[in-house]
Amino acid sequence: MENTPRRRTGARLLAVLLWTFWTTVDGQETFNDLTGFSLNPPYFNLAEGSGISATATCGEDEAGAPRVDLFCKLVGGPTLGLPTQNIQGQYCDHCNALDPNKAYPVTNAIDGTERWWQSPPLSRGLVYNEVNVTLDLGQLFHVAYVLIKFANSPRPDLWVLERSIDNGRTFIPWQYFAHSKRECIETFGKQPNKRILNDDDQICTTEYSRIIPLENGEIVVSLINGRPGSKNFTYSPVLRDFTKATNIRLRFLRTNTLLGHLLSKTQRDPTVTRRYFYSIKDISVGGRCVCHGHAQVCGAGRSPDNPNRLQCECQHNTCGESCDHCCPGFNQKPWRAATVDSPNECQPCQCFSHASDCYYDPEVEKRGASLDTFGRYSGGGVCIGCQHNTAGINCERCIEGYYRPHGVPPESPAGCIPCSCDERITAGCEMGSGRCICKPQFAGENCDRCADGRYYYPECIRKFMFPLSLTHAVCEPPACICDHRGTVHGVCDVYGRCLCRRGVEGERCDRCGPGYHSFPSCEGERTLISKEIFI
Ligand SMILES: [Ca+2]
Repeated sequence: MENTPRRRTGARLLAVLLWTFWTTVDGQETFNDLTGFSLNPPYFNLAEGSGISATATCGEDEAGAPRVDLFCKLVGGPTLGLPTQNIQGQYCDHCNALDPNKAYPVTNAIDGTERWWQSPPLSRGLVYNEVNVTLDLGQLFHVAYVLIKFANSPRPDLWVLERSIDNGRTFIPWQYFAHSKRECIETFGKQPNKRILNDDDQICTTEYSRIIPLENGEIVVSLINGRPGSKNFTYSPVLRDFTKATNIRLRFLRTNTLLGHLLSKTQRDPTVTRRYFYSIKDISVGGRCVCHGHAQVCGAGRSPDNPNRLQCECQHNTCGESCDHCCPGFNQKPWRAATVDSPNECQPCQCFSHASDCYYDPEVEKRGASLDTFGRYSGGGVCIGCQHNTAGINCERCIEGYYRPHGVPPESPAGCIPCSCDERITAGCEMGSGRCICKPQFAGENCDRCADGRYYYPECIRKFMFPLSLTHAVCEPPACICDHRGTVHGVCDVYGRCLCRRGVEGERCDRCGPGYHSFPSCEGERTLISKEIFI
């Protein structure tokens, strides 16, 4: 299960196959006739860098310890290997993991040599009809095809090619293989050899389960060719998803036999069943990194934790191992995969050089509240962490208590300067002029009085608050509506009555008392000391 360094060379056959499956063009052009604006890294054989495991292997016991298993060729003389025994006319040999010449480890299936993997013969137990071989690709890839070359046994009779997209936790079928049409229906619930109508159809095919050839048979499973989206991969999210895999599993269910599976008696006869097993000489998996059309190159050595891990070299202002999100500061528009018609580049946010990151907010785009770098209200980028005392969706304004004088450009790092206002009574100052803005409870040129309807400068509360002990359960406290010009600090007494200042009278303290004139100044000759009106 150990990952080996990935090899890109030495697979000439693969290169030819790939060319027929998917033509890719390397180069620096941003547009070409084949892939349009969508960029794609080249295909290679994913199996070479994969981990591989089998649930059972000839010459190994359940725990992986060496043992000796006798197996025989299905028919005829020796064509593969050198069988050492002739038992009742059968050419036979044995497996033993201890002996390098008799070992058939599953790593042989991806080693690029003529050696092969072999499963235990059914003489060891009929349970070995069911054997899984699993490739761990190590990360998510797009898989275009799987090519399996068998060795000294026929192709399997009944099996399922499966994939995982969650690193092997769960598997889903890619394609079913059965000997007969009836088995497609009865075992897998699939119509046999059906025409592919949808990009994610899981078909059942009978063409690869014939017993001929007895040895060195091949199976090619194309996961793109023949599907509706194959000509338009960039526009088919279903096909893009259908080809994704982190793991590939060959779930073998029944070996191919010379009608043996029809005769239950022969299934118990070891001279028959030791001829039934699986063998794989080579598995090739044509695939490429998932880069969403945003990278032409996908290479190793960019992840310090795992130098074998491949990462897309993202373009179009995209970031991430698979270019699956926009880079910091490029979220003016939502991320999209590239298509033939458009690179769907991530757009920079307009933060006037006061922030390095932003996020996309569809609500902001709907309101048309975000400025892009072309000066248009287009997109929904919201700057994160505006610096230099700036704030706002585009860091376009100054934080409270600061203003940018007229004529200073919005991207100036020292553009926002402190207001010259009393912070206790003002809420910053106006952009441009720097004029102080009164907090809502204050009014006047210098915010030196209460706003209308407010009392007790400088508290300037909305109305007089009655002590709780004096409010009777049934009574709402009366409104304190007074003419502030005639009252003592705009005050009411505990009963809600206005407390007029000297020389003023009336329920609302809105007229001069006897002997006084000219409200609100209420000048008079008499001098009255009415300290009692002060609380
Ligand atoms: Ca091999």
